[in-house]
Amino acid sequence: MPKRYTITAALPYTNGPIHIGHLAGVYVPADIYTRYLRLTGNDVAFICGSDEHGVPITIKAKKEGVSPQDIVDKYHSIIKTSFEDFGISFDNYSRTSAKIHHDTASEFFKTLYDNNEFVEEISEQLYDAEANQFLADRFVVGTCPKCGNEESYGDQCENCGTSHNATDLINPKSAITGNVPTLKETKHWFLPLNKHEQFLKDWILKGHKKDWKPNVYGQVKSWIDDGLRPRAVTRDLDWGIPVPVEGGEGKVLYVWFDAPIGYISATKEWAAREGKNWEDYWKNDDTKLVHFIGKDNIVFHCIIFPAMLKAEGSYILPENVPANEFLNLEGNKLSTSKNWAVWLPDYLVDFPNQQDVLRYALTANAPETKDNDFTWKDFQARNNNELVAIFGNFINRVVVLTNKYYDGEVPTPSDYNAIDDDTIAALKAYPAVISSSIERYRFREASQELMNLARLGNKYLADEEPWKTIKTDEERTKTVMFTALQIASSLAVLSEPFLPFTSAKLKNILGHAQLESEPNWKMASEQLLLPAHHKIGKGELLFSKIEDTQIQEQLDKLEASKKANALAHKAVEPQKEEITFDDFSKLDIRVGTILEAEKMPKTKKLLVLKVDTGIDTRTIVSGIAESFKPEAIIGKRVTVLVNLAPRALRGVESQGMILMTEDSNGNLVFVNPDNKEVADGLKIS
Ligand code: B3M
Ligand code: ZN
Repeated sequence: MPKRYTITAALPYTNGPIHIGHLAGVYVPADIYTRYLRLTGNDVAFICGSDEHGVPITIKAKKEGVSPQDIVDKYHSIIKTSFEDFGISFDNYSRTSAKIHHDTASEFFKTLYDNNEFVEEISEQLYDAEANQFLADRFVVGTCPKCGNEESYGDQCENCGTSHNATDLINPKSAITGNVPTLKETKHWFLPLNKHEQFLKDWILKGHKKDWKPNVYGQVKSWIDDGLRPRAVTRDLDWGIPVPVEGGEGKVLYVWFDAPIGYISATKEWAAREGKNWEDYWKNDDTKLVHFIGKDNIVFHCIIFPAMLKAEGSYILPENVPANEFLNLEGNKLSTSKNWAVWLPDYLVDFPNQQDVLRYALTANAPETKDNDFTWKDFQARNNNELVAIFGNFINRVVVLTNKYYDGEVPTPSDYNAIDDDTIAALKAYPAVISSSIERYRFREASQELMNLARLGNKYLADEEPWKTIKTDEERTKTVMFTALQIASSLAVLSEPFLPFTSAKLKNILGHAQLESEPNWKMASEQLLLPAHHKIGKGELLFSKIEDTQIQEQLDKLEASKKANALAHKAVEPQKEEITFDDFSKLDIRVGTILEAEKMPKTKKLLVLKVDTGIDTRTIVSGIAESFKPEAIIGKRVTVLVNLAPRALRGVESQGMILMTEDSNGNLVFVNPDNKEVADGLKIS
C-alpha cells in the first residue's frame, strides 16, 4: 500500500560551497532513500533549502566586507547548482531568507508565544563591550561543560554534539575581539525543554524508537538522562527573522529555532506550486517524517524541534532520524576553514560527468555507524575494480554481443538448465534484498548488494561463455544472452537510487521507454523485464578507468593545501636578540646574479653556484637543490651576504651566503630585488 513520506535533508549553511562530507553524511543517503520510495510507488515530498541566518553567515560577511544577503545569495546559488549537478532530487530546494519562511517561522513563534509555551526572562548574557554586541552561538568560544572541548561554540559543542546556552561555557572568549566577555542584562524567550522531558522520554525512550540508529538513540538518551533545561530561542542579532512580539525589537529568532521550520515553509512553497495540500505532509498521521542529518544536528532534530512541534500541537513527529557520523579526508577531519576538503564544483572540473562514481564511492564507504575516511585510492579502487571491472564490463559485454549476434534484438530463449534457473531466481530476489537494506537506512550494504547483482551477471557470462557457444550451440547462446539481458535490465532499475545518471543511460541503451510498461522495482522481483524481439540500442561505456596520475593530482592538491595551512597558521618565529647598529653595519649584503649552477655530487640538498657579486665572481654552496633545478636558476638575481667567513663544504670552499625565505606553500624562494635597475654589487643596507 503506497504511503506518504516527508523526507527532509539538513539545510546547509550558505557560508561556503558544499563538499564530499556533506554528500556522504546527508544528501546522498537522503537521495537514495527518496528515489527508492518513489520507485516503489510512494508519495514523497523531498525537502531542503539554504540555511541563510545564523552567525556563520554574518562572520563570513564581515570577513569579506559584504552584506549577509550578498553572502547567502552567492552561496545559495552555488549550493543549489551542486545538488542539481549530483542528482540530489529535491522536490523543493528553498531558502530561509524567503518571505514564505519568514512568515511561517514568525507565525510558528507567535502561536507558541500566544499559548504561553515560552518563558520570558531577563537574564545576564555574554557581552563584548569593545564590539558592542552580545555574544551568542559562534560569536563566542569556550570550554564545553560536558566534554571539555576548548573550542565549543556558544550554542553547541561540535565535539560531543551537546547544545547549551553561551553562559554555560567555561572560560568564554569573544570570537570577535578575543576579549573575555562581560555579562549584560537582556530579555529573551526560552523554550522550557524541561517541560517536555516526560513527553520526550515517552516518545523516544519507551522502546518504540529502538529502530533509531544506535549512535542517534544513544546521544538522545544521554541528553535526556542528563536532564533538559530551557533553551533561548531568540538572539540579540540583526541578521535573522525579527522576533514578532512586543519587546522583540532588535532581536531575531535563534537560527536553530527558525531553520527546522524551514522544512515546513519549503513544503508549503512546493505544495502551492504543485497544487497539493502541504498539511498532508506535516499534519497527517499517515505521513512518515524522516530527517536526514549529520550527527552534530541530532539534538536539534530529536529533542528541540520535536519539542517545538509538540508544543505547537498540530504537527506529526519524525518517524526516524538516521543521522550519519562524520567523513574524514585522507586521515584528517574535513575542514572548510583549512580548505581540507573536496569541493563539489572542483570535483566536477577534475572528473567531468562522473557524479555517479563519487556517489557510489561515498555510499560504499559511508560513515553510517562511525566516522569514516575518504581516500583517493579507495575512490579509484571503487571505480576501477567495481564500477568499471564489474558493472560496466558486464553491461558492455551484454550489449556488444547482443548487437553482434542478433543486431540488437533480444533473442528467444530455448530450454533453461539448472544454472539458468538458479540465476533467474537469484535475480528476482535482489529487489527485496536491496529494499530490506534501504528501508533500514543501510545504504552501504544496499550498494554492495547492487554490485553483487552485477557480479551475478559477470559470473554468469564468464561461466557460460556465449562468445564460445555461439560457434557450436546457437540455441544455448540465445538462452544465455536472453538471461544476461534480464540481469542488465534489472540493474538499470535497481541502480537508479545509487547511480541515477548511469541508470538513465542504461535504460536508454536497453530501450526501457519503448516497452509496453516501463520496468519498475516491483516488476523486477516478479518477472523478466525484456521480452524476446525487443530491440536494444548500441552500447556506450558507462564508466572509464581512473588513472594513478589523476589520483596523484588530487593528493598533490591536498598537500599544497596542507602546506598553505601550515604556513598560514605557522607561528611566526619570535624576534632574535636585539643587536646594535654597529653589529648590523658589519654585514656586507650585495645584489648578485647566478652565472652557473650545478649539483654537488653525492648530496641531495647542495648546489654549487658561481655568483657575480659585482665585486667578483665567486663560488657559493647553497642548500637549495631540493627546491630548484640548477638550469632553472641561471641568471637569477639574488641577495648575497658577501663578508661571511669562507667555509669548506664537501671539499668546496663557499665564499658567502645566498639569502632565502619561504613562500605560502613552504617552498624556498630567493630574496631578490625585482628592480632591473639595481646592478650587481650594489649594497643592501
Ligand atoms: N544549517 C547545518 C549545520 O549545522 C545546519 C542544518 C540546519 S537543518 C534545519 O551544519
Ligand atoms: Zn562537548
